[in-house]
Amino acid sequence: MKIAVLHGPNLNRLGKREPHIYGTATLAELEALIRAAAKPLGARVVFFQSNHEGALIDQIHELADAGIDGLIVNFGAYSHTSIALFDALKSVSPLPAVEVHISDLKKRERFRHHSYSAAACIGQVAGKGFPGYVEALQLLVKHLGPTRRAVARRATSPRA
Ligand code: CA2
Repeated sequence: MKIAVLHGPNLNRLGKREPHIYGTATLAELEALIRAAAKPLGARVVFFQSNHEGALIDQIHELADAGIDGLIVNFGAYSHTSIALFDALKSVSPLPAVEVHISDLKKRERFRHHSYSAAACIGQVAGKGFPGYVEALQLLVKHLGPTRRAVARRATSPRA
């Protein structure tokens, strides 16, 4: 099972500013945590970060065409503005995505309360810090389990 984690704008700055909101760990440390959590779940993870909306969209298309099994996305501020990223997730449906936000959006500025991209995801985890990514991974693996077993059964069963 191969899962991609997409990081949106400014997440490459994690650990450098605003530690009271995002903590003190870096993006590399976050990725190490996710990779370690993925192993016992039988998942392999790949990572992509961009500060550009179009690059994130291109990456979603490329990953889907390459046969990725699921996505974990934190589109950062684009979550609150980008119908194009919502459309990108819809354009690769039924590829499942789980949205993560490190901070608790509901406790922050009003403009962060709504996420366009969350509406194209099977779930959202927000306000749990870095462990939220591990929760998202577990959610995705649980979702993919029965789906993938059903696909495997269809592939091996004789045609009617
Ligand atoms: O809580 C989250 O994960 C966010 O997606 C983070 C975004 C923010 O725009 C969203 O509303 C919520 C910001 C990305 C990180 O920005 C940094 C700012 C300063 C220092 C380090 C990272």
